[in-house]
Amino acid sequence: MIESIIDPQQLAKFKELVASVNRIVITCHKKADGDAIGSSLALCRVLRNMGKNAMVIIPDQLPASLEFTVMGIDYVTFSFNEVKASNIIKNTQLILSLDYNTFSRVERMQPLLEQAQVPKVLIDHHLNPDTCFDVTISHPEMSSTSELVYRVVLQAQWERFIDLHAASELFVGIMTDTGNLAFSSSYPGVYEVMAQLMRYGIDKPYLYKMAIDTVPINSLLLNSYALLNKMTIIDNSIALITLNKTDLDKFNYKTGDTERLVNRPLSVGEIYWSTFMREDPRYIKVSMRSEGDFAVDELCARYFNGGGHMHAAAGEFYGTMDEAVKLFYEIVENIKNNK
Ligand SMILES: [Mn+2]
Repeated sequence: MIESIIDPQQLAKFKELVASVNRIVITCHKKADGDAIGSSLALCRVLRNMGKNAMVIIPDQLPASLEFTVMGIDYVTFSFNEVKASNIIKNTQLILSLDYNTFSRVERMQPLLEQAQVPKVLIDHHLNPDTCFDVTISHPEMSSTSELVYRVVLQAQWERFIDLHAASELFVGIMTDTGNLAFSSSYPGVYEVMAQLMRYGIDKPYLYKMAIDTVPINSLLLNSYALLNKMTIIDNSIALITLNKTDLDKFNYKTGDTERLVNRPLSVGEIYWSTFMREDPRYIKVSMRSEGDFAVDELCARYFNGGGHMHAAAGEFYGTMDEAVKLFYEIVENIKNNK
């Protein structure tokens, strides 16, 4: 039995909005991960199965490693097809925001979504959502937005509109956002949701292989290079990995190629804090992971214009890699001095 956790008032408002419109746009954050794309596509299928004209618009290119989640449904990539995407947004009657808590996470789609004079609904599991939404279904205690979407669909009594593909996409979203159920966010309720999703006949070994255990060869080599040549260990317990543009070019880097790199140092027992800095076109992308009682979301918020969860957070640094690394060492010093 899956517990009803969604606030009945917010849910009723959401159901009313969906019932009163036809055209619905579903958006997720830039650099979509398995949870962002999985929850968005699955909800899109449910809404289409209800007869709605729903469309997923993602800010930028889907990583090749996640293309298997698409399973034949159409969607629009804003950065590739700005005119088409803008027109769909301008003509939509309802905007759904999945797996992000603030419009700055959709990058260049931000002004369009902010200016749209239609109701906006947030369905998300990140802390501190913006207050601009007409309906806010925010559950930071959820393992993933995919889990939350499943609960919304159940509680809205739309279960009959879930099909095999939607179930598979939600399953992938939960698997990827929980480190295949390894993280502390995988409380017993997550297993109950996954058990129900399995009953749609999903191909679990295939989804696991594709979502968790498949990388292109250049990614394997880039990650190996990074660990061997670009990782610094401080005090046997803190890891910093940096990759600049030259490194990335050498291995023909594509979005998603360094997806789980930041987690790798934590497999060493003594290391409790891992940081990865990557030189992206407009900023240094900073990702952090941690274990135990060391929180990285506050660090990413305070120093790197970002945020996230206690043990997994990210941000951006506007400056050179050298400056970012310098700031990182200052943070490490600060932490040591304040202990
Ligand atoms: Mn998520």
